[in-house]
Amino acid sequence: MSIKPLIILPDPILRQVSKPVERVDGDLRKLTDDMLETMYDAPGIGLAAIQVGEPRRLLVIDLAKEGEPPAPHVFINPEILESSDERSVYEEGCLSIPDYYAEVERPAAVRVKYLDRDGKLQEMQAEGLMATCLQHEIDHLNGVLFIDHISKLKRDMVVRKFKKLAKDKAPGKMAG
Ligand code: GNR
Ligand code: NI
Repeated sequence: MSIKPLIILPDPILRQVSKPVERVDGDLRKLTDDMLETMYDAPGIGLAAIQVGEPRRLLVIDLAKEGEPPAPHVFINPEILESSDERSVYEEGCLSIPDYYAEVERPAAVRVKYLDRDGKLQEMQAEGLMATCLQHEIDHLNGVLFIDHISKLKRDMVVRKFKKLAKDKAPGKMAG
């Protein structure tokens, strides 16, 4: 297992649309394990493969709180079958947009179908934080970030800040 570097805004990789997973094999399970390790290290409650530079429709979620046993969930080729009319608002963050948080309104509940880590077809009815997190991660598979759901004014501000951070960190740039 290994911790992989995270892709950070404004890297255009985050805007790629990920491709369906064609087979659930050893290679995919290795990527899944690396993603879980990377997520736990960060730490985060979810991670999409594109956030470690792999444009595949694969995501992991673990909502267990500190002190609770780990509860890793693996979703391969997830599809939202149904979204509730009821909405809920959560303060979201993203490992690809470090230290930025904003409230996002989304459907409060979703029904998803997906393959599990054994390649077996599954369905889940999710609500609460699981519903929000699933939608946040499935957005990543489609090149969508949570800042796309906030006002353009706020989004432009955060994108500008991260562009400047990336530029200041670029190789060849001297301090000051
Ligand atoms: O760690 C994360 N926390 C979080 C909080 C509220 C809503 C969504 C998330 S997902 C995020 C990790 C991440 O960036 N996943 O793509
Ligand atoms: Ni994210």
